[in-house]
Amino acid sequence: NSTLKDTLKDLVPKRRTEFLQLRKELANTHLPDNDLTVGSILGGMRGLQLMYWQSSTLDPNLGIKFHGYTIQDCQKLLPGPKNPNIFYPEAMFWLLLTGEIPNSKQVMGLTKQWNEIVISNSNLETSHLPAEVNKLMESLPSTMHPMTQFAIGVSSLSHFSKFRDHYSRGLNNKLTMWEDTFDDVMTLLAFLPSLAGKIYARLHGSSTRHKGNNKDTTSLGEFNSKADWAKNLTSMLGLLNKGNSKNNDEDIIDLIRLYTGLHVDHEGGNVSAHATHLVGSALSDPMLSYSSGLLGLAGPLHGLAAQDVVKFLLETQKQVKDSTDEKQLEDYLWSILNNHRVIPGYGHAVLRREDPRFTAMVQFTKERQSQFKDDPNVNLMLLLSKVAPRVLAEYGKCKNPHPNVDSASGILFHHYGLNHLDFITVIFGCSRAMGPLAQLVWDRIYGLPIERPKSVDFNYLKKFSTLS
Ligand code: FAM
Repeated sequence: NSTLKDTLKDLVPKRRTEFLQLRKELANTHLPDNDLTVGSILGGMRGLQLMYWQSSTLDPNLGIKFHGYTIQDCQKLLPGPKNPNIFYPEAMFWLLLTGEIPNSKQVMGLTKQWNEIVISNSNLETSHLPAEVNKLMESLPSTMHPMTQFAIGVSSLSHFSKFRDHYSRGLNNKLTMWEDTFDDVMTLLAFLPSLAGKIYARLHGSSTRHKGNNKDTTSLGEFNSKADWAKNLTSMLGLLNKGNSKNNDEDIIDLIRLYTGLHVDHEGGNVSAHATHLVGSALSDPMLSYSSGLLGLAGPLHGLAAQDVVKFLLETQKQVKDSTDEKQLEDYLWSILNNHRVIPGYGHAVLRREDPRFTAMVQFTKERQSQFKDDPNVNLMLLLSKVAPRVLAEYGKCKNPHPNVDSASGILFHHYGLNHLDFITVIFGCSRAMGPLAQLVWDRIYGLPIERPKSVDFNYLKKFSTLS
């Protein structure tokens, strides 16, 4: 009379033991007619060169390069406001798509095009979103995780997909479908600040909503048709004019520009990029494809680490008596590891050194030391980046004990007043859209096929082991 779950529970111990034995025994075994080892098939396909990616490659030691340009190159070469090391994310999108460094005029033209898309496709009486999308977002429980809301909002923009519409009416062909993909990508990127702003405003509730000149009173700040993409994103999150004299608005906008400029792409194999590419390979439209990417980004081993790090830092402040004491921090980290938990913000599947994106974020704080020096949480983040690698190296399990992309950024957003921690990964999602969506355009230009790897089952693998 046992239930399905009870039946499964009885099977688990034996199957798990056999599986682990098989994984160990066959780690270096090549299957017939297969160059791959069983170890790499069962090990998350680490290190296998299995995908084509147009715009970026990740070197385990040098970090990410966008068409061969390092992060530092981008900080030097890409057009931005006059402030050192800051560039417009629009410039990065241009680079990703074309491989060329755009000039300022081209970047301003792109910003203008995105803002026009928002203005001409929104019902401005209510929001800077299409009326149907606004209505849908209003109907979601505001307690729903912001990443779930974000993925729903992005997929709902599929309602306006030219690609989908033309395909269903037989107006799309293999040679020209990249153009509809491109147009959809432009639409999607243009709406991301308003969508993120909408979700954030709903977390705050109606009392704090923006009452400015815009008729759009459902977001916390203004959408300015003359402003760049990251500035509108910052504004619509209500992060401007907080009235804190230490925090200069231009610095907050620059943080969002830098962050969203740097997190666009990390070659093809990461979960959000791979998911977008995989779903897009079935010719799902760009909105549906990137919605899948966002659902992957929402996993704690991937983008959700951004919010987990901030929660972790705040919890550490509570648990550790003196968070400036390295010994107390070390002991606390050991207690986490001994409880079989991960230290969020450390380690990486491919990188084998400190993530240069983390380095760029730390550089941002160093350039504004007077603002950050009294923030105990930012100081803790900086101190942990020295202590945690030592502890993780001694722990001996992880291949990279250094800080990754998510180690620094969330706590900087928090410093500037972003206090709904569950929201942090949405900003990551605004940025990450650019790389996988640029790739989707190239997937259609090259006519890359539907992805369909072959899988193997337990009984087949068993034949090559002593279990047979
Ligand atoms: N804390 C504790 N244990 C860790 C660890 C960490 N920060 N990083 C890796 N390990 C463990 C890992 O869980 C694995 O243990 P088991 O053998 O028991 O499964 C072992 O070390 C070997 O792992 P690895 O080969 O070094 O790393 P993976 O390629 O399997 O995983 C990460 C890579 C990023 C998932 C892993 O380092 C991790 O869980 N880090 C913490 C979460 C995090 O910061 N994620 C964000 C990653 C970021 F780059 C992003 O995608 N946004």
